[in-house]
Amino acid sequence: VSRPSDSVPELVSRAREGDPRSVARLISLVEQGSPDLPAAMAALAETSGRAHVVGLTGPPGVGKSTTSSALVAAWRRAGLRVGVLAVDPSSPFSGGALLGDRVRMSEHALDRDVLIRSMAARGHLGGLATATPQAVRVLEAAGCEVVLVETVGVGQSEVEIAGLADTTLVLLAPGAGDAVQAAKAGVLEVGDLYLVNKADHEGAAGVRRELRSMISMTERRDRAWQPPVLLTVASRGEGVEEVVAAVDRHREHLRTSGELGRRRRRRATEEIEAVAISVLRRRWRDGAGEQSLAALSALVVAGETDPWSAAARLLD
Ligand SMILES: Nc1nc2c(ncn2[C@@H]2O[C@H](COP(=O)(O)OP(=O)(O)OP(=O)(O)O)[C@@H](O)[C@H]2O)c(=O)[nH]1
Ligand SMILES: [Mg+2]
Repeated sequence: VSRPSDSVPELVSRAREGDPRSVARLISLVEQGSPDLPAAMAALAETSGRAHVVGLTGPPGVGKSTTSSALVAAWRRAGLRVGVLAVDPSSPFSGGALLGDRVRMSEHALDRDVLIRSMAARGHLGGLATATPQAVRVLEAAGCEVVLVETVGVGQSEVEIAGLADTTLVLLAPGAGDAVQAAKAGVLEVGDLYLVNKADHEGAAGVRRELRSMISMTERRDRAWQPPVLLTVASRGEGVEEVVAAVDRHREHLRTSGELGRRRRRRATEEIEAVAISVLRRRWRDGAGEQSLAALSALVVAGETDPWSAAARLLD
């Protein structure tokens, strides 16, 4: 039940002032696919696209949260206001799996210029593809100049997250998640920057060599950018300044090459499509009467019509 002070215009105006509670409430609307969401997104449109969106992905335990925390510290030193979105693509509830991340991020917990939210995306209509950009818009409205989207790499999500970011960082580590596994996960095509983390462990230089050679043999989406492969020890902050510098170089490349506009238009296309499909799904699922999904499926089972004719009637 929303109190008057929680009306969409109120939430948006307080989020614009950077109020963490309003930011959290708006991201909850996204997570729940709330009926208030269209109004909230309309109000947030004008500040959309302001932040540089950095995606960070990699297999479980590779050091994503540790790296995120170190990157946030580096961006804060540079005076930037930072948003962090920890997306769990496999869980229908937020909390749980991401609790540990909140603890690891605790060094930033009291910083008013760091907004950290976790979000579950399973069960969301449209999944990651619609939830993530909408949550990013909330953080942009709150003045974040860079938004870090951290996702654990399970199944398709690593490749999916790359479609949602301006710059995609792929993390690997010796042993857990080597170059061959990266190839299997399809991330050789999509990373803009590769980090071999846990470089204090044996084999990091080998993983880097292997990665470089495999990347050079891969057909990539942006041929004008040669992705750097950097070594990091995130737990000691080593190599993190180099990562920040490489992200800056990539951002400059995106701007001067026109790739930023191309990526963002492609993203908007996919987002509109995903939203439209989710609206149709909901309408069909909730529909009643002769032309409803329920009625038509009974006719298909009875052999009185076929799926194509039924679909045509549904679309009418
Ligand atoms: N030796 C070493 N340990 C590290 C390094 N970076 C992170 N770790 C440790 O590795 C463990 C996992 O790090 P996280 O940052 O939680 O990894 P994650 O990828 O976020 O893990 P999930 O969220 O569970 O997928 C922690 O105990 C870290 O302290 C590193 O560079 N060297
Ligand atoms: Mg983590």
